[in-house]
Amino acid sequence: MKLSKELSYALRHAPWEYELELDEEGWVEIPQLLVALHESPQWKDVTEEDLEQMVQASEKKRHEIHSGRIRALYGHSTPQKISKTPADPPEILYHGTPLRSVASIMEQGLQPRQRQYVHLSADMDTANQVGRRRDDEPVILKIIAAQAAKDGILFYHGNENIWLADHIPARYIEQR
Ligand code: HQG
Repeated sequence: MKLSKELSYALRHAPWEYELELDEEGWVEIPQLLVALHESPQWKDVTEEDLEQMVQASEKKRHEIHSGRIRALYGHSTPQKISKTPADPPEILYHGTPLRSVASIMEQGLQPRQRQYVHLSADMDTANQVGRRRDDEPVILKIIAAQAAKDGILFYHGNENIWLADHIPARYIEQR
């Protein structure tokens, strides 16, 4: 497994398997994470510098390191919802999804499903990449984000390309 994948598993989905507890904003102390990683032969020599380098070098900004702590920026599925600070979204956001999901989305809106938040993309290219995880020709839905925010829907910043929301009602979703 790649280090980034192992970290995402630990920091998004199953911190308890590493004897870790995420704080309200999803942070864990790096020394504690290293203790857990060192138990596995594959990661027995991993250092804080390795983590820093991995986070910096990653094309997708999934993790963040600050003051000796590390967290995942999005994607969480842990039972306790990670608290995010609401932020003003751009006018339009995008969501890439398989064609088979579109009818249900246009009826129920976008739901977080297994994760804590709905994941939206800042640009069509990112949305396309997200959608392609599930379908070779994903549908790119357009989210009228600024209007939704005006109407009281909360948006949160994930990273440069990814925005989060609790739920996006269908009236703010357009099929291009
Ligand atoms: C769909 C990866 C039917 C939704 C990616 C999606 C992203 C509905 C799936 C990040 C629905 C959930 C998140 C409804 C939502 N009816 N289907 N009402 N509402 N869905 O994986 O956005 O590489 O939890 O369209 O790149 O695909 O791991 O969300 O297809 O950034 O860093 O339910 O995960 O990042 O799937 O992907 P997911 P997502 P990493």
